[in-house]
Amino acid sequence: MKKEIKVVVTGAAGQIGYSLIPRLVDGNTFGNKTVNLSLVEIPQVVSKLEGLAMELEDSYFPNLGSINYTDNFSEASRDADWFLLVGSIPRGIVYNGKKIEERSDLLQINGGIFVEQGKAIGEFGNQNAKVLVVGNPANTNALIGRAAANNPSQNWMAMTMLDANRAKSMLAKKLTCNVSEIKKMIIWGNHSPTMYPDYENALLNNQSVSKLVNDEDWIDSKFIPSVQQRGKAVIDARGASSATSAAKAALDTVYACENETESGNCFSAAVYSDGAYDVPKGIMCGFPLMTTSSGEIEIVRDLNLSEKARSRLDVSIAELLSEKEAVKDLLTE
Ligand code: NAX
Repeated sequence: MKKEIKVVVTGAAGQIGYSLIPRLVDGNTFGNKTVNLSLVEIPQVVSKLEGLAMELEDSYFPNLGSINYTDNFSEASRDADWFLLVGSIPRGIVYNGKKIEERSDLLQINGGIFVEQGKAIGEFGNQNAKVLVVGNPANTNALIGRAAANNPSQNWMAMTMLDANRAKSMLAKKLTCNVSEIKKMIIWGNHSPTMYPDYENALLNNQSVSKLVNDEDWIDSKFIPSVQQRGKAVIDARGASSATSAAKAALDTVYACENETESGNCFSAAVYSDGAYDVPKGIMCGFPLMTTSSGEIEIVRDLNLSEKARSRLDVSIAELLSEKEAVKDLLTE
């Protein structure tokens, strides 16, 4: 078992980065391993990372190894075990003199970034590196990066854990239980308002959450739309997008990949479809996942999808296929 782990984080000077990075070295996410950090930013803000590095040193983290920061992603990637790709250009920003408002523009700009990062990960990252894309549009960014990396032994994912955690929180309130008691809470499809939070396969004490809630009206008018729109609700309330909850979800995903999944449970992330559940091959789709005792991350294949779930999932698949079409020139596999 390796005693050291190298983790690359992009967007390290952003708001998610500030909440995420200290918790990578706090002894929980990677257990007792020494964590060597490689923090990446764009040239305009990379110098700010000196301040973050100072704070990390001042925080008494016994598991903190080396800290490097750079605007050179290839250099950062060398022999890295984990890549947390948080950095991306947000909607609404002026980029090269143009305000980025259309999803198609966002897809193209961020897609270009992920081609470069994917190539570097494929070439310089560890053979069994794991990559979690957080920067939006996360699923399609991951699809582009994975194609550019062209390294099948590496494991590319896009984050849907935040959506799953939001869903668990709503269900726990409704059913008056602790969030940790809700198992198998899966987000199918795209990390976008078309995602499908699967309350029918979710369990509380081995009983179907759907049966326990027994209120389809609440499910359709409150639960599903609230999970789908929670990101916007946080922006409206906070004046900024989710940061600490997004950071926690990234840590939860890393933890879920680093530790064997408890029996009777699964976790949520988007991975490359191999045709499981009749999802078309070649898109990054939210699936139920498990980590085996030997550390493999696999799709859990024995859940049932009701007709309602299927039709909701189909909407999200259609969106993923149209995003794929919009970036087909960037899929350089
Ligand atoms: P911030 O704008 O605070 O930070 C982003 C940082 O990324 C900036 O410091 C920027 O300089 C940096 N950056 C941009 N391009 C980069 C590149 N090529 N290499 C390295 N760094 C680069 O955004 P923040 O709130 O931290 O959010 C980051 C991303 O997470 C956004 O795309 C956001 O949409 C996405 N989110 C994804 C979520 C998910 O569940 N998948 C939820 C939360 C969040 O909205």
